[in-house]
Amino acid sequence: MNEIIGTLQGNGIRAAVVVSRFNETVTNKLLEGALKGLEQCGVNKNEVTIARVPGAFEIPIVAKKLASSGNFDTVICLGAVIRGETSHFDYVSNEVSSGIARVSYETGIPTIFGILTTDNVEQALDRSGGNKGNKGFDAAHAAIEMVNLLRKVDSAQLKSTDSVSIEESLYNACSNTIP
Ligand code: INI
Repeated sequence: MNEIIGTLQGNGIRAAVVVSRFNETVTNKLLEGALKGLEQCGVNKNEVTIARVPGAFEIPIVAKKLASSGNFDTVICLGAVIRGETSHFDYVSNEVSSGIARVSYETGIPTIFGILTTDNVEQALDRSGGNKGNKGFDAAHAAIEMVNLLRKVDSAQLKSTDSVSIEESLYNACSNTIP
């Protein structure tokens, strides 16, 4: 039996990050976390491109352009959709989630859903560097893992030595501590 897993080795990986300005206090922290996560996996700063969009609704179109360009191995999408008094939340969160999934399926480039959808600002802050971690950081790790996993699937060279654990790979790739 073969088991395919993606490692967290980020050297040589070209990453684009799409981040929305709406709820900027939160999204800046998500971006900070994502950059830390990429750096921790060994992604070169020069291989990271950041694109800023007005709100989460605008993320998919930019993600699609970046993913289709041939210049990136992964696109990480970061945003914060926070429930207000109106149904705007539902429209924005539905569109951004299905839009990001479509970018992945249509381009074959792992396009990562680092979008917070919360009931209030406090929940969003908790998940952007507060007591519930940082979804941006997690998104960066998911991106690297997916790039490496899909490469292995492509190469179909599934040797048993490829089956190292995520934790082992992280230990090998990273020297910093997890925030
Ligand atoms: N955009 C967000 O990123 N988060 C939100 O919580 C939000 N709400 O609730 O309104 C939001 N709206 C703006 C939207 O993403 C678009 O930028 C706007 O509608 C223009 O297309």
